Amino acid sequence: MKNKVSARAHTNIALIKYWGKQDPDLIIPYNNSLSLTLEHFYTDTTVTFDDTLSEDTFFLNDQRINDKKVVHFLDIVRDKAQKNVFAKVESTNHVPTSAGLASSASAYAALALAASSAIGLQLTKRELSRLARRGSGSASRSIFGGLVEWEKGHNDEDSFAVPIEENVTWDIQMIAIMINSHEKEIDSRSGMQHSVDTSPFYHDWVKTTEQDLIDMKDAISKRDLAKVGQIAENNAMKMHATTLSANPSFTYFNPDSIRAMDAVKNLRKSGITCYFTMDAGPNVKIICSKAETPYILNKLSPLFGADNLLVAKPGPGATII
Ligand code: 2P0
Repeated sequence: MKNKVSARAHTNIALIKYWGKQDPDLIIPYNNSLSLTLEHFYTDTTVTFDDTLSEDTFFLNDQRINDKKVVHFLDIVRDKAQKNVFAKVESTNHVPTSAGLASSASAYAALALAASSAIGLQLTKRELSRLARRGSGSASRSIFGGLVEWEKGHNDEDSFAVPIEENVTWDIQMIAIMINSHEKEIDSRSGMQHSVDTSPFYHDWVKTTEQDLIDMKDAISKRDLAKVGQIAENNAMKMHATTLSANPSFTYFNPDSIRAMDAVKNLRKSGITCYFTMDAGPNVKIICSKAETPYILNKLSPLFGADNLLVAKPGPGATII
């Protein structure tokens, strides 16, 4: 058997964050999350299952990498297909190298689609979302385009993403402010577990996020950009509060992240509809309209450098290429 399939998946940025697992092995989260898939950043992955191979190999941007997570993921795919065959995986991340946005979301969504197709499984999008989730939680959402909700569920069968609005036709997009980090960041997997284990605010994070999700879906249905931005910004800061309140504490903010958040608040004071969100790294993403993007870029370029501002509009779900 030799079978080769290539797939593309785009990364996503959560407006309601996923931060913490009830089941770390199956990747079942404590709360539902909701994201926007972005056109600008994506991963292309080719998987070749070949019964002449004697081990799995993984190449990222043409460099051979030993990655136990990828092998573990391929084991899950082999188990589902009941086939014992090794694979060559070749991935290319289409994100600016210094962006720090290279995301496990696009990586595992592309791998789930390419690997399942190459081994001969014909999965529905829901099954693909469940499979991608086993690689990385946020990857469950990148199977779909546009606005997507990951329903936490309780087990492997009922924890998957569903599209809220696959084809986003109203005026919402993001600007990523690239911020250099000189320090080694705590990866999101161990960061979220440390918040779960030690933050006294973790329970309140989960509880208040349930209401945030209801409010967010209402704001989306009304295409109310300001409301979407307000809820997303507040939700992100509550997530980060569980890192600051962990013991020992940690943070993804650096001085430039705080400078960027202040700049967004100042733009808001001057009447621009823009809000920020942050993930497990120092970059700040602005939620704004396409219409006001040129003005925002103009104001932020002198502060952060035009090259460090990347515009990202809503993007599509995972596809075979
Ligand atoms: C999110 N993040 O909702 C949140 C917000 C980062 C901050 O999902 O352990 O790489 O592989 O399931 O998906 C990043 O965490 O974690 C993430 P795993 P993942 O986008």
